[in-house]
Amino acid sequence: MTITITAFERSPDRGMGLARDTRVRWALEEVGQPYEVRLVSFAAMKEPAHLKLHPFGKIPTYEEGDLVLFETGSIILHIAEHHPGLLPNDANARARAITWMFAALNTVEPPILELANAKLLESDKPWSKDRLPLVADRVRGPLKQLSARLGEADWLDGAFSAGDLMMVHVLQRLKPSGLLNEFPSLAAYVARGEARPAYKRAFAAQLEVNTRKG
Ligand code: GTB
Repeated sequence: MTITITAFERSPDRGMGLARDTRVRWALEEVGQPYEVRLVSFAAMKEPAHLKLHPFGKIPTYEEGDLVLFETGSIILHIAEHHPGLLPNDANARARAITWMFAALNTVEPPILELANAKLLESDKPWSKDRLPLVADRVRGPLKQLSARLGEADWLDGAFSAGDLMMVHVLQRLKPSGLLNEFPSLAAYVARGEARPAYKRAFAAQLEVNTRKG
């Protein structure tokens, strides 16, 4: 069955791979599943046709036959559960890999988004200069703990998994801030993820969309 995802017609990051369709593309590339992409504008995302797929009017979505999914956590878990390559076979190791997916989305990503929003949406506010360091410190806390847990390992729990895929993509959002470089082992972890052939294919595919003329 054909898999179709949605992505920005024009990503605000102009193809840096930070929009969340990249993590879904990456998961599909890791498991070797072909997919099609329907590009949507910001306006189209708020139209009834897209809201039927995504109640919050965002990308990405995932369609496969009768199945429609939104939320990258759910989409990537679905991909990982239906195709070998992103979750270990051992039940406990599998549960731990899924735990890292949740940790990426529920513990590490929220302060990173808060920092991105503080920079993007609040920099003109008189209190922004005082608030920004506090928000940045709330990112550093979990990064320090994550870095301690990763230690010298390549991946968070044995072989590369959907947990690493999600964590690497979440951490990439920090690259423009320079904050990731305060944690060399995490910067190296992200670089290891980016060196994977599947990531390179996913990145190239979204870049092609965002550098297209017209
Ligand atoms: N929790 C949802 C998920 O994981 O699927 C979040 C989905 C989401 O926020 N999607 C964003 C969106 O559709 C795109 S990825 N936004 C449009 C809207 O809300 O109207 C977020 C994103 C956007 C831009 C950059 N960037 O330019 O760097 C990075 C990430």
